[in-house]
Amino acid sequence: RIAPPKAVGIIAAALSAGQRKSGVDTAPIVLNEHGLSTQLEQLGWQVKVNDMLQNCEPWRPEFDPDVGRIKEPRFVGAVNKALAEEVRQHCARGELALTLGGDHSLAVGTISGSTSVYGDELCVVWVDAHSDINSFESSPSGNLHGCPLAILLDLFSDKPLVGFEWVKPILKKERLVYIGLRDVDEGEKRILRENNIKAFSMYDVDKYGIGKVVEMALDHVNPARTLPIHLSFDVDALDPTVAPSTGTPVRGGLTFREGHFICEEIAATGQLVAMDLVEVNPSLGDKVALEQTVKIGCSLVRCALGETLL
Ligand code: B3U
Ligand code: MN
Ligand code: MN
Repeated sequence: RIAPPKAVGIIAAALSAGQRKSGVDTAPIVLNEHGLSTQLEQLGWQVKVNDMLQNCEPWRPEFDPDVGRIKEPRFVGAVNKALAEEVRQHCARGELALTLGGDHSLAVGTISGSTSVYGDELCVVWVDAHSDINSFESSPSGNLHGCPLAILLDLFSDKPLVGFEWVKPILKKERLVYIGLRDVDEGEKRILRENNIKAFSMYDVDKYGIGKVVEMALDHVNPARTLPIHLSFDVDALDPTVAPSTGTPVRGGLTFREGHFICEEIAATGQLVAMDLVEVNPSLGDKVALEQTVKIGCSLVRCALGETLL
């Protein structure tokens, strides 16, 4: 049997304005220097590297004052709009859109791109220590990497945030599920409850084990395993002992195997159409920490793209 051709577009998204620590914008280059694209070719993927957003400076407006507490909304909005178009083009060609961040605010763009092709059938599996669903009113920090899901689900405020007027609310809240949560703000807990959004926290991982948790998560968003999946993987979902070079580490996270198991189980569905790998920050931690984090980032992507399937 000849395997169907499979192609992946690797989008380097050097966006760091969704949070306050520099360095997260250099991750796509560091991940590729570590050989990620070659590794995916060795797995049989045709790799297309997209460096349109390797440098986001051309999208930076001259004037970008805070809106309420929200920082750099015009810049983050403009980069995301461009990113959505890149992801859309890869998905429309039948390629898997792999976006290397950058901070997690970029998921506004990546999920806008994937839903523009796959519509409201698209399922999002959000792997993170944080729920990233703060609204205009609830965001404690004003950092947009804590807000992408509120923007995508149109929970952000009465009127769209400056810079994000272009976002279409296609993603359905029934099609979103979280794994790995352990640092959720009070306002976010209310939003999750009021909107009935399914979340599996580290408590659930301890209680049921990762195998059962991933099964329950996929049963919720994708019961017949026939719908397209967008995996948005924040490396801070992993325990800081496993992935230390990240901006907002939180103790008590996923083990090396638990993180990989999520990717493997999603690979096994054969429905992965887009993946984000975000919040790797090569400027944080020593050389050993960096090496460890970059290595695990590459291996999570390889697993999601089928490396360990027999
Ligand atoms: N929930 C907090 C902190 C946070 C969110 N995402 C990360 N940190 N990485 C906030 O700022 O919204
Ligand atoms: Mn995140
Ligand atoms: Mn996070």
